[in-house]
Amino acid sequence: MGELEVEKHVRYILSVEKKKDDFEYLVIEHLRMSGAYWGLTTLDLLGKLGAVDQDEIVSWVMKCQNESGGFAGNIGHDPHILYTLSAVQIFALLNKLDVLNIEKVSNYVAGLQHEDGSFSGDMWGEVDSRFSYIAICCLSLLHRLEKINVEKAVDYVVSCKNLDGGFGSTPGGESHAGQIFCCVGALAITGFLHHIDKDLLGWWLCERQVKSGGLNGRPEKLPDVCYSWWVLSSLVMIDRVHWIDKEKLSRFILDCQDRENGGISDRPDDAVDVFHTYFGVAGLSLLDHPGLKAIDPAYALPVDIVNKIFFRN
Ligand code: BD7
Ligand code: ZN
Repeated sequence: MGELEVEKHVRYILSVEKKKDDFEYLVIEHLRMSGAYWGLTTLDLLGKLGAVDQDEIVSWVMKCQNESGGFAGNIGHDPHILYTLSAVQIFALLNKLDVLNIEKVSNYVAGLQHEDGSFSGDMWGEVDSRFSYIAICCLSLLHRLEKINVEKAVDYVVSCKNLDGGFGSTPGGESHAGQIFCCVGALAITGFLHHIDKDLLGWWLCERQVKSGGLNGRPEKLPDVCYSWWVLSSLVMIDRVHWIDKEKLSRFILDCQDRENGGISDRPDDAVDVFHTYFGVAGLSLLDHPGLKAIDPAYALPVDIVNKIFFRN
């Protein structure tokens, strides 16, 4: 099996930040906050977070905060709960949560909860179980879960559960691995995993592995490196990761590396991007690949960072 090209991936991540005229940079312009989270978490998993100017990053992230308390994907854009979580994850990663006005940020997130327990992503109101996970993850990292009705939030997530054991974006919505990660993550963080039939869901998830060793997000779809994360993290949380062929999945991810210029793509020989580079490395971390920091499957942050936040050690 080929090696993980650590140095090349570090160089690739650092280069994306500098090439501001590139196509890839323009594509992620509006979600740059998430791009920063993917890049920085990748560097930390590879043990190379020291290669960036942390003060410069903190000052840029703060410029993306709106008076509502929420964060936008870039300077001058509208705030959204998606980028608010990315911002909180960045502060957690840099051990700088104390820089945040925690009351303001957590009031913004809590204000997006509806009477039935569900969450919107922003003031415009679209409801999705994704936003339930984001709110719960964000408030948990800020030690402010008491600002929402957790019981109702959990009830809503459970109402998105399907007969196949999976979860959809709203009640009755088709099961999808990304949505399953969100719902399982929300239940794991709040301590309600007993609402899940682990064998039934574990079976649906391990059926996502195709001949090449890669994982897809739904039946009949092509494998994609990012699903190594959405599926694998869910399997870890419900304790069924031994139901897939870990060796074959590792090989699939390693085959998606650009061995010349660094970075990881969705499938072998496609163009690389920061998103798939992060989820590929995060997947390898869950597979215990040597030389990588361990990642927490529910918070999507390195385990040592999560331990520092919750156990102060
Ligand atoms: C997912 C869907 C959304 O509509 C919004 C946010 C998410 C999660 C977010 C994330 O991972 N944050 O850490 N995903 C993205 O920001 C990606 C960005 C992207 C765009 C275009 C190409 C690659 C990455 N988004 C917005 C996606 O929709 C990606 C697109 C994709 C990745 N590989 C093939 N296509 N899909 C994605 O994240 O799917 C996982 C997912 C779906 C539903 C719920 C939760 C996770
Ligand atoms: Zn993908």
